[in-house]
Amino acid sequence: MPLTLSKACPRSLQLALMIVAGVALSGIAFPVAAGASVATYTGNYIVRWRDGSTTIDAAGDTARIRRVESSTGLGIALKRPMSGTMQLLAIQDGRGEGPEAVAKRLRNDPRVADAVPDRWLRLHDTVPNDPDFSYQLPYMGAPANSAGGVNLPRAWDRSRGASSVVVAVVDTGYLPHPDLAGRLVAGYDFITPTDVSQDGDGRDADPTDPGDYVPSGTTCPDGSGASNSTWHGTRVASVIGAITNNGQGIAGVDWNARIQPVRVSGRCGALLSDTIDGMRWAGGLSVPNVPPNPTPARVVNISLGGGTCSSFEQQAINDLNAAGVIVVAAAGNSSGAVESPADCTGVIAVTAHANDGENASYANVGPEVAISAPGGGCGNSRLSVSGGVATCASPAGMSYIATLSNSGAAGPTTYSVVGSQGTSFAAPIVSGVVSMMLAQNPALTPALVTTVLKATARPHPANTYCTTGDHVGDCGAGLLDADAALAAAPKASPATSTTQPPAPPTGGGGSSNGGGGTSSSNGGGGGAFAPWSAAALLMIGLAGFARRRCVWRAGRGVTQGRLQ
Ligand SMILES: [Ca+2]
Ligand SMILES: [Ca+2]
Repeated sequence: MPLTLSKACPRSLQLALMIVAGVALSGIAFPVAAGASVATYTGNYIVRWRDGSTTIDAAGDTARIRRVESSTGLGIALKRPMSGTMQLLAIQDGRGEGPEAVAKRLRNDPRVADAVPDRWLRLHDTVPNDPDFSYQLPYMGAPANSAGGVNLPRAWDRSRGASSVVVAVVDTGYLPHPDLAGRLVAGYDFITPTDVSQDGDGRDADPTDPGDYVPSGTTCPDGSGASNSTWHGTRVASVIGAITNNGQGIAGVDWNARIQPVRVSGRCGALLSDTIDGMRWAGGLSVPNVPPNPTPARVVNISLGGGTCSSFEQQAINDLNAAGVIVVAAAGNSSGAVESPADCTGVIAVTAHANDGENASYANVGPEVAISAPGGGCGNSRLSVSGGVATCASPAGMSYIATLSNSGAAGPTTYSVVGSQGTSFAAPIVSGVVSMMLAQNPALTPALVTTVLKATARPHPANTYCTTGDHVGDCGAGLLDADAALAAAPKASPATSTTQPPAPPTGGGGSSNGGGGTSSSNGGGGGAFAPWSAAALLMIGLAGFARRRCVWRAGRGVTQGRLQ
């Protein structure tokens, strides 16, 4: 099934995706399926003779071959000598037995010291069979092919995650997309106001996303008006944990971790109060009048926010870190400073780069950023705007992150796969790599995870936004490299296994940034803060290219609110 786009996506997106696909396909020589290894044979056999002969077509060889043919019933032709006193033989087997049985027959001949069927070997890259993975390769694949790639096929040879690790997605809830539903564990709906929840009630045990659309005639507290549902939580969750190697849809970063949907954002966004409770519950901390989380998350992904880190957000991060929980947050899409909670101390703050590795024009940056991950878009120096039309001069064109979504403008209708852009989709790539690190070693602390991610990041490409001018140091340690991170992270001791519960807390956790503090949060307009959805980037035309960066943003929500 090819990557299909929602009808809301502009034609330019479709064209861009075609370009992306072309780049992906041209960069891959031999896609191979992951999973159990099944040998592919050539019909040839490698043989070592007991007398050590390695000649070809010599009279002695020919005589020996005729005798072996007689005893084994095989048709044998010499092909070439090999190193190590071996010969390669082409063999015809009239009995129809398999290659291993034929080799055994050869070995039973007294003239044969050993015989092994020649077979195909394959690159130690794990490439899943999901049909849309070709669209994902420019950002998930090897940096040799695409500078922004996070090197996942190599990483998947080290780990594909563990089902014992839970990753919470604090977002708009979820839809049971057929390429995602099997990965989920029970979550919770933390939205208190019914006009935000749109599910008819307040908090409850069902985090299903009924849609965060804003109906016509409704004005949000931040002044924004009608909008379609974003299905943001489903899209973010799919980046981490779409069902992978199942022959449909997209691949997730982690093939086995379980995803916990924690619903905090609905119509007009999320309340800080609901979000703090949701984040804390996700990590196993108690929330009044809410049942304990039966499967606490080791990783909490939060792709929404706004304002600056308040004392209560910082306290939540501190308590989560102390419980061994790693918090990964998107820096935001306002082409400005890092927004809360990504600016809290102890959070792994993630900015976004395009497939060519340059920081995306929309992405927030600042000293709080720990690392950059692919988020689609266009590198800041590559974007130009003329007559209201944005052009991305990168050879790869505009970049997109493939995500699972739904075509419903209000409630859910048809499931889909759509291209998305934003730091919202960069953060879950980091979260998925972190969950694979935890699969290798559940005892890793937030601080250690942060240190390893930063230490193994690849440098930002030379002569791009993050390496020039006064931007140096604003984009984190570099570009995420999943393979390098999994290789460098300390492995579990023999006494530790991935099926064990999380390690006990070890203290204050990560210190990935110097932000945080106790400033009061403005929480976004009207006290709400909303997902950094890229939906608007996809669905609405272009507007506003001002400020210090070459900004490409949606018309809706740019100045009024947080829907970006
Ligand atoms: Ca509810
Ligand atoms: Ca899939």
